[in-house]
This record gives sequence, structure tokens and C-alpha cells, in this order.
Amino acid sequence: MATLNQDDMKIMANTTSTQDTRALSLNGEWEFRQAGTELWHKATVPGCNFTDLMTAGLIDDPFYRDNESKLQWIEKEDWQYRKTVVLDDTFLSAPRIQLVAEGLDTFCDISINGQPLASTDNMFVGHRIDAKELLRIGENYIDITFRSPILETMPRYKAAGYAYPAENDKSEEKLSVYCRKAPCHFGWDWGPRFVTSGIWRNIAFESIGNTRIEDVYYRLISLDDAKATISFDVTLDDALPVNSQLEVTCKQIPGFTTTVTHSAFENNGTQIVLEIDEPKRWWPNGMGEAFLYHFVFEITSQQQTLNRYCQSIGLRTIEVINQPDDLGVSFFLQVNGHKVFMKGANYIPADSFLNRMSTERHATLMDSAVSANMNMLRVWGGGIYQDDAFYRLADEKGLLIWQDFMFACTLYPGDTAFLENVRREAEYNIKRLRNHACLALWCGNNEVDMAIKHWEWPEKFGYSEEVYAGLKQDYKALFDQLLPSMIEQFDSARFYMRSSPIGFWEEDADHIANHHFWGVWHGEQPFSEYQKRIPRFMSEYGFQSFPIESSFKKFTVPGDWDLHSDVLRVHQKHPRGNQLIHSYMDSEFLPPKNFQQLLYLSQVQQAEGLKLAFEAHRSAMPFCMGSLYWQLNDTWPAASWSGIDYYGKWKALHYQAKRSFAQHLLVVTETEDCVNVQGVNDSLHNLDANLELKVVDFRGNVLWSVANDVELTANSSERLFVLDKTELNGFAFEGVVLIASLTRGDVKLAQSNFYFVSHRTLALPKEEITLHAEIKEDMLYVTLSSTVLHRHVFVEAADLTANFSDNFFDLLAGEAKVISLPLTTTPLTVREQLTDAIKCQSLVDSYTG
Ligand code: BMA
Repeated sequence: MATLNQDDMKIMANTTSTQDTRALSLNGEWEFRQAGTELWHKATVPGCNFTDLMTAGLIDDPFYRDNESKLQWIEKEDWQYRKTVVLDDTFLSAPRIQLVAEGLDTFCDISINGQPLASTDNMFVGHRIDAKELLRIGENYIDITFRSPILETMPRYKAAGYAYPAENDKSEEKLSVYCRKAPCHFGWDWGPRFVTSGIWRNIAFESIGNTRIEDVYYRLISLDDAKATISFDVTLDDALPVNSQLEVTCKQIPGFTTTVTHSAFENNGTQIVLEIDEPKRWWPNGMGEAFLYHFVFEITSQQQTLNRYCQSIGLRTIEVINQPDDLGVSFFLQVNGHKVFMKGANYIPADSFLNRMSTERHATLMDSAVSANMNMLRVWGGGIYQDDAFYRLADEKGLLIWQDFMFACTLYPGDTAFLENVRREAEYNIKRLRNHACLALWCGNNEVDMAIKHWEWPEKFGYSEEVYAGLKQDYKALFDQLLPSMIEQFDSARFYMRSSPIGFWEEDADHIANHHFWGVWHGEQPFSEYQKRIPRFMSEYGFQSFPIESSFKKFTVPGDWDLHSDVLRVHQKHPRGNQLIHSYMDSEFLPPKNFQQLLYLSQVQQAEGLKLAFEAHRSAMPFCMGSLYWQLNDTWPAASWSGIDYYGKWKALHYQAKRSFAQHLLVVTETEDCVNVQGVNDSLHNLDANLELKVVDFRGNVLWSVANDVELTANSSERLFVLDKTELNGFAFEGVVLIASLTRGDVKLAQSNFYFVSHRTLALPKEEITLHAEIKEDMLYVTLSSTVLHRHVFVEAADLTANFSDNFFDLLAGEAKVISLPLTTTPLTVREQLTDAIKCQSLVDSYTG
């Protein structure tokens, strides 16, 4: 039972509790039960039926072993949630009281004190519902019943007479298309099928005195070094009381305050135009500070704040240049007037059970992205419009967001009710996100354009010509008419495109805009194709690996450690996944000697493969101006394309991304006759540096070297050196490495190690790595050295969730390499044992012999 007290006055959305508006959070303890059963159990809000069932001890952990299939009954049931809340007359005396529900998943009926209040049908929409009439002094009963998404939509499927082509929806009936709910809840090629129900975001009662600030729409009018001109369209939800005014302050602008009087309001709205002298710009990660101005809007009367609204903004211009040019059709971002190469990855929901995503977990993932030198994440269309905290963090950390609308890999209905539902969803989310400095562009859907042309849906799903024509008509209504019109209405300055990608990888049209290249993996082409198939912008490409060993142990038992085991088959959702990992591995690596080594090698292979793509894309700038790989993170523990596993552990890929996305990069490639060294400089400054190339054997003997002063133009990729291979005649290539390094004074800006033969052909000496570990001030330092070269050195520190500063690196003969790991969250008992529990291995330990 909740009672109204000061501590409960939580911040809801953008409204802070003030004199006139008070929020009583309804988060926390609720009760729930399966409809039709007697017993009520404890529930937690925000939450969902799966996590509540688990906490109540009614089901086992859905992620553990092969539990997924045992829990499919849950989606076919209705779920009831209830809470009792005590309200006093002060709270109830406000002219209006609203139920503010930021996310309800998905088909639900809300009642208060036994009287129906509202029904909802879209998890992506937040609600504000007038509730005063149903409330009373004392105990109030709130009931929310979630109807099964399956039972709810089955009649529509039956009436349609055909199934929509939702190939990732792991049921015959393909009901996901009728639900405005995370598509990946119904299954994906990296995720389980858990069709959740519940109150998945904050919920509260808000008592409102006179009026509240409903919306503040920020726009940049002009920006140069001397001055920024900006505007705020402020909308109130009712008339501003006479004798009240709107005050605007901003701590980042010393002495700034402005007051808007009652008379400046028209139809409950007003526009405020401001000039900021010597503005500080917002920059993406790697280019400067992501500076934010924090504005506070307050309705005040007689020195009292009646209502408050906070809005942070970043001053930057951003353009997506997508137009015909000499080379085809461009696709690049221009931020504050500079062309910026986008480095990043695709972001999927980081938990099947979205309520488990805290601000801290979002922050950890984003910090990982920032550490890997990324400047963009794509919020992919098969998941969710992310939480407010996600975009706030992206603003603060300088991560640009490519935002898909939540449609992926299938066609969708086009009836009036469906379009109206999407219209509300689009309006709600565009308004919620449009003020964020991080928001770079809108994209209608993931891969539907490409699928219509190339995935042979009529054949696979048996559509008549007439049915397919109708489905394509509906596609146009949604993505060519409805969504662009919503952008035009609510966020007209931002770029919208219908679908990603524009082209298809089986067609030879890389010079046209943005692509997803799946020749490697789905098309089973070799990794070297990454070097040939370079588009203007690459918004997806990737390769699978398994999670790291310590993570594997968390969801399996040793008896499961065989890729053919029932349990591991559940955690590999791609039908050809294990087979593809193996077949690529066979051609490049010696066979792994056991299961643990297979996990390790799968990660090394993924990183080495994608390294070719990272380097090829960046070397090809400005022709190519973006590289977003598939995928940053995981939704559960499984084999997948991710660089960070479900538990937050960085795989080899994430470390490789960090190296390959560094501001300065050296790329060494080989043709039949020569070795080329390309330099990439993402900074906005020209660079004078020294380039050194040396050929070194695996015991550290330098066999050949050359050094040159080089100049690297700002924001460019340039050929720095061409080495005639005849110079290297006589070297045993299986036993040498070419090390290219770029230095300026004492600072090493970039290094690249190039091997002339495949991993399986390398003659790696088998000698120990000397390891020394010590703990100093909450940090673990590990120093590694060896008299011989070790490839892909992997260091593991027990079961810690933090990641080493570097891992899966090459240790050069005679080099002492120090890596570190923060221990701030590690308990003392674990720390005491830690230095003895550190293990390390390298490639040479992965095979027999
Ligand atoms: C891309 C994505 C996802 C998918 C991934 C791997 O097409 O858009 O739909 O999970 O490939 O197959």
C-alpha cells in the first residue's frame, strides 16, 4: 500500500514536484497474478510478468540452460496487476489528477476503484490520463490487466487469411506485426522468444494545480563562433493564470534569466527566442566536449514556483548529406560544418526484460562505446525507442544516435486503426526525442525495402499478386506518407529516410548511399570481401562469436559444453550459426584443442575479420564515411554478432574496435608486389609525425627497418608508404611481423602489426608469458612480458564484471605490456585472492602441438 509522503515525490518525466504539481510515484511494490488463478504474488514496478514470476519463485531463470521453451505458456495468459494507494485530501484537492504511465506493455485495461479508466495497445506510447473523478480520500485500488498479446491478435491473423512475412517471429502465426511491441520479443536470430506483459516504465499520479508545462520544443536558428540564436516553443496544458509568469534560467549562461508575462501567451503557448554570445558548441566523442546548456523553465507566482520543466540542449549543427555526387550518391554526416566519419555499432535492447535496464547499465554500455572511440550508435528498428536515460547519456557522452522507428524485416498492416496507432507512437516519440543533441537522424525501418526486392516473400509465403500489391501499398502508406509527414510536422529540420539499407549487398551498387553488407556471414564469402565491398556508408555488417568463458559458465553447466548439446542449441538462434563459425575457422586457424579454446578462437576470428572491415572503411574516406557494425551488445547470453556479451564483458571484437576506431590509424595492406601503409587522421588538425616500419622475427630480432617523416592532412586518409616486396626477399614470412608505428615526439599515435601469412601458418614459438599482478588504489595492474611474440593474448581475472584496459593483444618479444582493471566494485574478499587467480593465454595455446 502506498501513502503519499514527501519522499515519494519523485521526478516524473520532465516535471518536477513543485507547489502546484506533485507526483506520487506508484513505482515499487505491487501484486500480480495470472488471470483465472486465485493467489496474488508480490510484483515490482517497473517490471514484467517474467521477472515477477521469477522473483516469486514460480519459474526458473528464463536465460538459464534450456528454460526458454518451458516458459512459452506465459505469452498465452492474461496478467493482472494491482496496487492500493492512500490519498489524502490535500493531494485530492488539486483541480486535476492524472495517471502518468510512461510505458504499458501492451494490451491493457486500467481501472481505479473498480471503474474502468482507459485501455492501451502500444508499449511505445506514454500516457497521461485524467483520473480525479475516480479517486477518493483514503484507500484507492488500481488494477491493470494485461491481455495476452497472442490471444488479442490471433483473430486478426485468422481474418487476414495470410501470414505477414515476419521471419524472425518464431511462431507460425506471425502475430508480432499486429502488436506495437518490441519486435524482438517474438524471437530474433540472436534472441529468445519471451513475449512479455507488464508496467515496464515509471507510473505515478500527478496532481496539477493550475497549469503545467507540457512541452518545450527547442530549435537552433543560427550558430557561429560569436553567437547562437535559438528558440523554445513552450506549450502549457492549460491557460497561464493571471499574475503568473514563465521564468527561464540557465546556469551555463552567467546572469541569464528571462521572464515571459501572461500577455505573451496565445492558445496556451509562447515562443522564446534567445541569443547566446560566444556559444560553446556540442561535439561528438573524439572531436571535443559534448557541452550542454541546462535550461530551467518555471511557472512562478508571487515568488513561488508552481511548475518546473528542465531541458538540456547542445548547440551544434548537423546535416546528413545524401545526394548525387561525382562518385554516386553520398551519405555522410556534417557536424558543426565538418564532415565526420561515423564509427560505431548497432544497439539492440540490452535485456529481454527491459525493466532490468537501469541508468547504470545504460551508462556502462555507453562508456564502453566511448572507450572504443565510437561516435555513433544506431538504435535498431527491431527493438524499442530507448529510455530517456539512454538519450540523456548519449547527449552527455557525445554519442550521436541513428534512430530507427520500430519496424524491422517484415511488412506491416495498413488499416486505419493501425496507422492511427503508429501516428500516436510517432508523435509521442518524436516529441520525446527531438530536443536531444545526440539525435542525428530518423530512419523508417530496418531492411524492409531490401527485403521487398530480394527476400522472395511472395514465393516463401505464397502471396497472390493482389495480396502482395496490397501489402506493398500499405508499406508506402506507412513509410512514404505517415512517418515522413510526422517528421515534417514535429521535427522538420531532421533527416528522415525510409529504410536502411538503401541498396542490397548482392547488387553491385556500393557507390549509392548506405548499405548493410552481409556477403561475409550470410553470403558465406571470405572476410577479404570486406576490403572490396566498400560503400558510401555501412550501417551493418558483422560476424558471430560465442560469449567469453566466464560468461558461459553463468548460464550453463559443464555437461552442456558441446555445440550440439540441447542447451547450446537454444543459445544459438541462427540456423547456420555454428556451422558458419566453424567453416570460416577451418580455413584460417588450426583446430581448437577443446571447447574453451573454441570460444576463445571464435572471438579472435570475429575480431580479426571485422578488423579488415574497420580498416577498409576508414581507409576509404571520404568515399566511405561511416562504419556501424552489427552489433554492440546482447539481449541475453548467446552466440551472437556482439562485441560485448550480455554480462558486459568485452569480447576481442570490442578491443579491436577500440584500436581500429582510434583517432589516428595505420592500415597495412598487401598486393602481390608491395606493402601499402595508409594513414587515417580523424582529427581536425594536420599532423607531422614519424612513420617507422620494421620487420621483426618472433624472438625480437629486427631484420629490416625504415623511418620517414610524414604529413597527414586533417580529417583524411592518405597513402604514407609503399614498400616494394622485393626488399623483403629472403625473409621467412611465417616467422616475422611487420610493425608500422606513427610517433610524434615521445608519443606513439598509432601502431599496426601486419603478418604475411594466415594464422594457421604462423610459426609461433611456445614459450611462457611472465605475468606480474598487483593492486594499487582500487586498480589491478597486470604486467606481461615474454622473450617471444605472442598473438592475441587473453588475460582473465576471475569472474570480474569490469574489463581490462586492453586484451586480446599481440605481445611483442621483449616488450613489457601493462594493462589495468578498476576494482572499485570488487569486494575485499575477492581482491585478496585476485592476484593469484589471473590467467593468460595466447593463440599458440589454442591448438595441440
Ligand atoms: C541484420 C539485422 C538483424 C539481424 C542481423 C543478423 O539484418 O538487421 O535483423 O539480427 O542482420 O542476421
